[in-house]
Amino acid sequence: MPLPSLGKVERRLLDGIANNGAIHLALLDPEEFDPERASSIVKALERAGSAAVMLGGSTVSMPSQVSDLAKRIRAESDLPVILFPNGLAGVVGEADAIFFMSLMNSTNPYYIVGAQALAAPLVKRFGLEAIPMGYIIVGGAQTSVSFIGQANPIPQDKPDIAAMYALAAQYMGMRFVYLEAGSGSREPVKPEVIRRVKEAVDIPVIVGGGISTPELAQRAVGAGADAIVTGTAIEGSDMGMVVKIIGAVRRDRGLKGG
Ligand code: 1GP
Repeated sequence: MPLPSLGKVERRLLDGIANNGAIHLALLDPEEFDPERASSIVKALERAGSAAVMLGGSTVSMPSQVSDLAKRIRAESDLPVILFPNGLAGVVGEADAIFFMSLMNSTNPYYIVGAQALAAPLVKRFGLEAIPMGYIIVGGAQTSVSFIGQANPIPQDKPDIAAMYALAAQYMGMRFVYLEAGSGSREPVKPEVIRRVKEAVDIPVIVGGGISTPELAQRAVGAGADAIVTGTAIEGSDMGMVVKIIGAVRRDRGLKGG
């Protein structure tokens, strides 16, 4: 049986990483953005060179909020819209793709495979491009994702444990791994954790949570991040800062040497 070929969105992300060294992914929480407000922001993100828009949030409960926002973004820009679901409520048909993710270090099997089983038929019916991703929560900050996802977060001073989980994700067939410090975290994923994970795996490493300045973005890219996610910085609507962060991500990742 021939292997399924990569979907359009995944190919675009991989090409972006290959061409720019690293990419920026913009996270919009449908509970924070009404379509009106999102439309000018998305145009600015596209101009600045963001690679895609992720839609999701830990407490999303109304699918209509997600679909309204997805529709608007697709009407206003060419950026791919990728669902970043907290559960079934985050799975809608109006997006291009879905990060089909497992919260690897949850203590509750629902977040590892249960929600995914319930969502899988929907993903198929909607024809969403599924991009398998291992999602790993790092650090001691009390964040919504850690609480809701019942995670056993990996301590920042145990980079080898993060690397083990990331490698397990790769061997389980995930094609991306996401190191998450939690939205608004005051302690973004430390460079040593990113470095150790990057050394361990061959799949792209996405890093997010608390990346609020170009310096923090550059630090993460320098340590090996292939993609940087920012959400809170965009919510704050300081688009000048967001544009600088996107610029910092897209610059050649000199520190990493490759
Ligand atoms: C949360 O990693 C993302 O899932 C983004 O975090 O909101 O802190 O940018 P911030």
